[in-house]
Amino acid sequence: MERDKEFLASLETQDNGKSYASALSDVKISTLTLQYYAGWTDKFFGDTIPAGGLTSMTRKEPVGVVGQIIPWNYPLLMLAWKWGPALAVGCTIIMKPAEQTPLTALHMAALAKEAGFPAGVINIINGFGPTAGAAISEHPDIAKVAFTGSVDIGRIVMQAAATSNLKRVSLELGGKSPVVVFDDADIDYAVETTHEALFGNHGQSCCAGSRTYVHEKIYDKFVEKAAAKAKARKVGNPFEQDVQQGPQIDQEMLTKVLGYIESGQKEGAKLQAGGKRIGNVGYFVEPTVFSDVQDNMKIAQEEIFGPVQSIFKFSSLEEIIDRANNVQYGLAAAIITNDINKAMKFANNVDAGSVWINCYDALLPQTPFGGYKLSGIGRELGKDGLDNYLETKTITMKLL
Ligand code: TXE
Repeated sequence: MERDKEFLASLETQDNGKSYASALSDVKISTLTLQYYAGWTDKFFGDTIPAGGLTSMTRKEPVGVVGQIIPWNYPLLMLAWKWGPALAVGCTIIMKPAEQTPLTALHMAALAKEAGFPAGVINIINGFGPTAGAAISEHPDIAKVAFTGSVDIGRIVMQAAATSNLKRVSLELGGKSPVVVFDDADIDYAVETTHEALFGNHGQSCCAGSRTYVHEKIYDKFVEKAAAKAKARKVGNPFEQDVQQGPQIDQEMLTKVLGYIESGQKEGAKLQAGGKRIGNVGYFVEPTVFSDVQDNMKIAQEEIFGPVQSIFKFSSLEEIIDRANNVQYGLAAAIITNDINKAMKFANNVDAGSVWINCYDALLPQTPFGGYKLSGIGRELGKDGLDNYLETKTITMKLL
């Protein structure tokens, strides 16, 4: 992967439309993730358990053949998150990349072959969800399915697993993650952090910070700066050096994102920047900012998965904890403040698998990631990520 990093990044940009710089960064993080999991190959041990006159121990065994279904927003990174732990514990893999982004997985398969993986350990099957994807989730000889994608398909995958062979299921689904900015924060840092939290990867990120809550004392100033920042974001050909945002993934997502922008305007949110498609070739959307967003609006509740920032006003910690939790998702949350008491009270009470204090998207190979509520089941990354691919066998012995 290190040798071919430019090629992998070019394929990813070609396939997905993300900027070449962020594709290169995805290659780097994917490589680090696989290196991290390589370190686990001899460290997943069981326990010896006090059992009266008996001797009892547990042994961690690979679950077997695993199916992995991944989306198009981070094709290579999602592959690394899924291959790393499965291979580290000795599973074999049947992976279905998203139909929009089939290329980097194929090159990774070639690299695996070149690196010496035996035939049959890593298998890539490209295809569409209802056919190739369903064949995995329904298959009686696949012991586990790991899925990243939409909530609707997550339900279908889980149903198929239940009605076939009760294969183990882990799901990483969508989010509607709050980022809370208190009035003691450095406003420029907060504007920058919340901007990247949402606009990174064109807003096509499961943990996008898609609800920006700003304290009333700094609200107007913040909105002004956030709108200026969005207007300055460079959209265009993702292979050009200073371009930060390429096209959305496809026509379906373009239509969906524009539909949400229309709905925000209809429901009374104030458009502060963007709001339109750019040109009529490709799937480019203006970086868009809404202020005066209310919690019950559609854009406040549903995953937009596009470059649309929604800014809300709040006044107290108690209020913001309730409001942050008032969605069906629970993937990530963040708070920007210099007050450790506020930060930790928020972190302890928010329904989210990851909470970031004074930062965002701190996704590290060594820290678990996954969702509460509709955001999913199970954790990827870190030591917890291994559990998705392991069975525990208890062996108990009587000495005669
Ligand atoms: O996802 P799908 P889509 C969210 C985001 C986006 C929405 C739709 O809100 O707007 O989902 O995106 C495979 N059996 N996320 O339509 O359909 C499919 O081929 C088995 C959040 O792209 O869930 C692809 O490989 N598999 C998200 C994968 O599921 C099936 C990332 C994801 O596609 C299948 C992407 C079936 N019946 C979208 N149907 C995140 N959590 O990061 C489809 N698939």
